[in-house]
Amino acid sequence: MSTITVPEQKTDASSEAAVAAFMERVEAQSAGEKVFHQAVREAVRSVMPLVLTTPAYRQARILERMVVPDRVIIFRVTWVDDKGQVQVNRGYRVQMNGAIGPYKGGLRFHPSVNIGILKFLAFEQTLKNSLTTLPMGGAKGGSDFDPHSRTDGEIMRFCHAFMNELYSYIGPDIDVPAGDMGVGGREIGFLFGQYRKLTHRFNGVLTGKGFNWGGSNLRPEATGYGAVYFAQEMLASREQEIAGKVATVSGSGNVAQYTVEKLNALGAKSVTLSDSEGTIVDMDGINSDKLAWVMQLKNVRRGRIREYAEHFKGAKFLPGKRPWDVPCDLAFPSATQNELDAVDASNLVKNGCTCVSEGANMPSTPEAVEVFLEHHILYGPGKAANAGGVAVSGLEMSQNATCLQRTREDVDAQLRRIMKSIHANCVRYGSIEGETGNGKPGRFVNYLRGANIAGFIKVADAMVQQGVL
Ligand code: NDP
Ligand code: 2IT
Repeated sequence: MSTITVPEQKTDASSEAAVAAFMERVEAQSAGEKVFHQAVREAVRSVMPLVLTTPAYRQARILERMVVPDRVIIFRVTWVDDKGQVQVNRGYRVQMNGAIGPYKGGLRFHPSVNIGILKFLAFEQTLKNSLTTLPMGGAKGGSDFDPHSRTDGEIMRFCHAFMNELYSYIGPDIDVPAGDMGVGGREIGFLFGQYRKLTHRFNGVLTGKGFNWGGSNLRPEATGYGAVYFAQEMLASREQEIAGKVATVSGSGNVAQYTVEKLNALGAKSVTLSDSEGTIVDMDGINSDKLAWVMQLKNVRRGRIREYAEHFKGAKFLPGKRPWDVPCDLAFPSATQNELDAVDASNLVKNGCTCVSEGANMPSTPEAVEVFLEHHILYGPGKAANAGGVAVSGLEMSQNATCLQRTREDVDAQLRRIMKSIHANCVRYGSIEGETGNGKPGRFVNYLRGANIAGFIKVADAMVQQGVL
């Protein structure tokens, strides 16, 4: 644990001025990378008071170093589609920071993928991985390849072509990719197969592998389950529980599905899911039978969420809409970045939502976060709330290194322990004297500030200790 003393005060005028000057340089050096600037600004606002009062960080120029990736690999991915046409995509791996462990982070296959998005995700990942308590550096990668409406054969050929380039830059103690949007168990299988063929090695180079060939119990469930465990911890701080609560969930992919599964198991009712076409609302609740149907729809048939409302009468589909004006107690944004803006946040607060646990990475805009903080909502930022996924990836790495597989119960216990520890660290570094959020005097926890500071200190101290690199 660091011996650094963290100043208690909120961000003041001198630190705001330092943030502005710092961001001016970051924006000039990475023109047009808007979501990267957004992620950096959010973290730097939290840590600047600490950096200004810690000469070792300033002398070593830790912040300046943390916003420049260790390296970025960009490559061409050429493959042949089912019609025999040659297709050309861009592949990337951003190795952001390796100070506390091998690079670690997912691969995203989505047409929007560009260097700015991957730098934002890799920067978030660096702080998130630090929070998990496990030794993992930060990375992210992916491609502008759009897996929607591609056949299994096309997905396989694309994944093989992607790995033809990536394999030279990764390895179990170098860089360990995993899934993210558009990359699940099927894609990890194809990627791993090609890595093995090219290198003649069977090792823990990727996480999210199939259980029979080195995967961990509970990795598919881990992000969604973890986001619910984090909400449980936040609610417990106000003597509340999940049971009996109504939840809105966005997305309908890996994270959203297992969020709903855990909410059901704990006695809450999830009433929404969404995809890029719109939102379904089912006020009767998406129970386990309906969730099994959604999993079949999304993971096997690869259909659209609107079909839910055609299948389950009582439910409705809202084309082009997001779930945030549906009344709820708890909200789990689990689709993509900036999917919840200030108007959405105000609607959530107005309708009685008291807890937001982010399954996605940076789903709330800065203005939405302001609304949550102003209203003393229990707001768990993605880098804390969704860290369960990469945490179980870290457990998969240690299982591979020791050639052992932990039981489901064991992994679940570890996941709960890690989410509790992340929560405790957020409380430790994010508590601010004032109101509790229940209108009572006491300490309010700004989880965003806490997560940023706790994640930052571990990486910053490692960088200081390793010298000027
Ligand atoms: P999936 O690809 O499994 O699912 C993504 C879901 O989000 C799909 O339902 C997709 O709909 C929807 N979506 C994508 N873009 C939009 C949009 N612009 N508007 C509305 N819905 C949209 O990905 P995951 O569930 O794995 O990832 C979801 C989020 O969680 C991402 O932010 C990811 O970075 C984050 N995350 C994932 C982790 C993991 O372990 N998988 C770990 C930690 C965070 P459609 O099919 O129409 O595109
Ligand atoms: O954003 C994330 O934390 C992930 N996509 C999971 C990364 C991982 O290495 O498991």
